[in-house]
Amino acid sequence: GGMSVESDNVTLSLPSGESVKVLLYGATVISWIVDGQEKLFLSEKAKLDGTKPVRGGIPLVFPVFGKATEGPTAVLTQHGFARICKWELLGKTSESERSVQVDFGLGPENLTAGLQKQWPYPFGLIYSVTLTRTSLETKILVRNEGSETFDFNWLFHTYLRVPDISTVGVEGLKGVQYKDKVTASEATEENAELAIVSKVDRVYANVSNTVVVKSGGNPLYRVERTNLEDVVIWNPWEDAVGMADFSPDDGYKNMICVEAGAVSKWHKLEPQNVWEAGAVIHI
Ligand code: TA6
Repeated sequence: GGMSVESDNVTLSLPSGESVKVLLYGATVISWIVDGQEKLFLSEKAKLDGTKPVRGGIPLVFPVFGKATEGPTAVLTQHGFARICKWELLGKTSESERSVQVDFGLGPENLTAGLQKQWPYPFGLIYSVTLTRTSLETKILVRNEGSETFDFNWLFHTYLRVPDISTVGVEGLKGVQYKDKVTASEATEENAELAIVSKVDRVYANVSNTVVVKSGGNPLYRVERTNLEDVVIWNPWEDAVGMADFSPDDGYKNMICVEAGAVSKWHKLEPQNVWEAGAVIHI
């Protein structure tokens, strides 16, 4: 497996043809190709020049999921700064015929002075992207390098590509309590397979099962999580028409966000401590 760098893009590839493309902007994975097929959704109008978060691929959410109304992250824009900062390429850390791993880093030195003032905690992030023949693995290490404890969320905001949303069912959420941001209510999932027939924006908390995205009953993606207790399911449905960077307008029929995260509560990191988590998408 190999890595190639071209301006602010990093490409991971395997001899068997699989490839992944990562922008240093937000360390955003924007493409994952297997057997010549793109597995991630990327809006045709996604900004890739750093002027706004990427609409698609795998944006990284840290230190806050959504928009906080109180606390140190309340001054940050929605989903925090990890997805809008330019990460450093740390390099290829392992490779074989069947696997290649590349690491990226972010620290206060990569933040604008404004951001450092807004969230003044010394921290270090190491993000690992691993491509194998049948999976895409993302791992994060968060280190508190200061002398004060800080609270944070982490989430991989993954846009999966699907052939036709009307055939999609999400398995593994039955019995799980969720916060429904569309109806502003709490409920418990009753369906063995969640169908997407309108706008969905839900935070499922403490999901013990592996989540499987199916199409017509056949598994498309299996999402395994380590130390990420929550799963956010989002499809904007026709809200997509009003989103300037969401294209084509009916692109919501070819995507579902299945987001592995630690977002239903604040996670506390003591000085000098480390927090690690990961998600693997198996096809
Ligand atoms: O992941 C779901 C969500 O929090 C939705 O509420 C929606 O806002 C989505 O993220 C996209 O957020 P963005 O800031 O990328 O437009």
